[in-house]
Amino acid sequence: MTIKTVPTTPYSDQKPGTSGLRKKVPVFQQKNYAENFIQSIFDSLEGFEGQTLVIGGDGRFYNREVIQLAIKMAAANGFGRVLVGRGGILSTPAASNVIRKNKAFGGIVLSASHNPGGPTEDFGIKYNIGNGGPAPEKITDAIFARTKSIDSYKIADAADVNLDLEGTHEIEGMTVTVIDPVADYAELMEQLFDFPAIRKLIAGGFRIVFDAMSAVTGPYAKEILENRLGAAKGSVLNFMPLPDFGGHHPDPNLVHARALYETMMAADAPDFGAASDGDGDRNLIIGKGIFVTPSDSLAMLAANAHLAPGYAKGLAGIARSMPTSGAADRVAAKLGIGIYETPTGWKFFGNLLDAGLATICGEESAGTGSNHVREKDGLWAVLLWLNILAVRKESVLAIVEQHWATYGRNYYSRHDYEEVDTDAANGLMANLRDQLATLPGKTFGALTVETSDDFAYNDPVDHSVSKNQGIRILFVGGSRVVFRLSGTGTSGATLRVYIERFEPDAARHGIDTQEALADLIAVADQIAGIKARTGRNEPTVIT
Ligand code: VG1
Ligand code: CO
Repeated sequence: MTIKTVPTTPYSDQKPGTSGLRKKVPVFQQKNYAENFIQSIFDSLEGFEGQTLVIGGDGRFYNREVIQLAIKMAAANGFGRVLVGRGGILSTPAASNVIRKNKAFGGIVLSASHNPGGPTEDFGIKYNIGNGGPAPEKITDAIFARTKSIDSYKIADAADVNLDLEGTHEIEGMTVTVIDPVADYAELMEQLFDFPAIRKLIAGGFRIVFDAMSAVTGPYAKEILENRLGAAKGSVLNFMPLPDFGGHHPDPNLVHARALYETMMAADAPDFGAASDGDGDRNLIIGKGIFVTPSDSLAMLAANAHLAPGYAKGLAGIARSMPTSGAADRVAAKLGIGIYETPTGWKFFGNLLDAGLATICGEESAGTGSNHVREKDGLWAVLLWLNILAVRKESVLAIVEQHWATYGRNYYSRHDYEEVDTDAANGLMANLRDQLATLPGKTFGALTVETSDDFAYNDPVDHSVSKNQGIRILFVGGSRVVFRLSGTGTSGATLRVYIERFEPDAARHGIDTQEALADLIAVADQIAGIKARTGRNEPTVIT
């Protein structure tokens, strides 16, 4: 066997977005496209000689090919050991755990998360650092810079590793161990949560249904929910990870997990429904007859986390992304702990978690997690809910209603306009920026703008500054509208409009969300000119 140095030429479009590099599969299949990006990752790192690299992905189309490449390139670049999930499978939170547990130098996670998979759909590559979390902007910027000048990559001229058998192989002095993707993760969950209490709840007739959406969480959910916690066989739906996710979007929201929603709204609904996304880091929580918005779920999990053994000592603080509703802020205020507002994307939580400033973090996009790993974690949120339900012995609906009665309700919705013309989307954002200075003081019906800005984040730990993270328009009384462009899409632009209104009066907590937000939705269009600029009369997805 030998190490080859292969000449290559740069691609200009390898800028990592909110969560790594995501492109259509045919883009990744271009000559040396994946090789360039992987070599650029290695070229942007220092000190990994002889160290461990974790590799895994969500099982989507092209996963196995890129895993073989990454293994051979890691060997050629001098890593000492690779740990790879059997079948090339590692959920994003499980990969984070494997990195931490094995004190790896870092990891490569192959996923385009909630985006569809298949020969003409999406693929992605993300680098995680030694704390198990997504690389911070400093590193992703360096990787992007490197992709623009790369002229060669290194690869071992070796045979493919059999990914389907656990065991150890050797390539150019580097060992490759194929590991069980589920075992370490399941063990971590048993440490954090009261499994006997959840088992007892389920044995007492509490019914759960979990939709793995033909994505990576299937094997994890089967093992944990059915085998270890005793949920009836068949409680985990669509549990086989498929390269094309069965042709669906593995996005656990009310559009793509519609069947689950309908099951949970039926008269004979199970007690608890949940789903996760392509790479297992998101969660959808639906109680019998009630959908829990991710922002509310974050607040409710934080308020009740002490009921689970792993969090019995209480929380150090809560962190949420800026567009996420302020529901968690009210819990933090009551608990007397810190609350941190970060830009969108899990990479911004890493420093807060490492510094012990925050224990629980969340995003409105169905991501919640804690300091147990450095990624959001879909099954973790499901298990924390189950632990809380097992202790409180109340329904999800009762817990939600009591929470609103105690803290008030943050009506919240996100409107996505997908595959919008890129120039139109950029024009809309530029126009909003131009209005920032003149908006404060303006009135729109009963609403008066208090402040408006383009969100910038000053990291309290490393003092790095991230600008242009979303346009915020805050109204007197606490309502707000936020606009930003997605950093994970692969075709055209996706405009996200986040709408929030706080309602303290419990007598007004039963209104339909879109109705409760109708005036803000209209004002958002008035200020941004969404319909006129995008040519769309309504959002593609409402969550
Ligand atoms: C979206 C979400 C964001 C999340 C990111 C990655 O980003 O809004 O909250 O962190 O996806 O999630 P954007 O830039 O498209 O709004 V995952 O589960 O797709 O890796
Ligand atoms: Co995801």
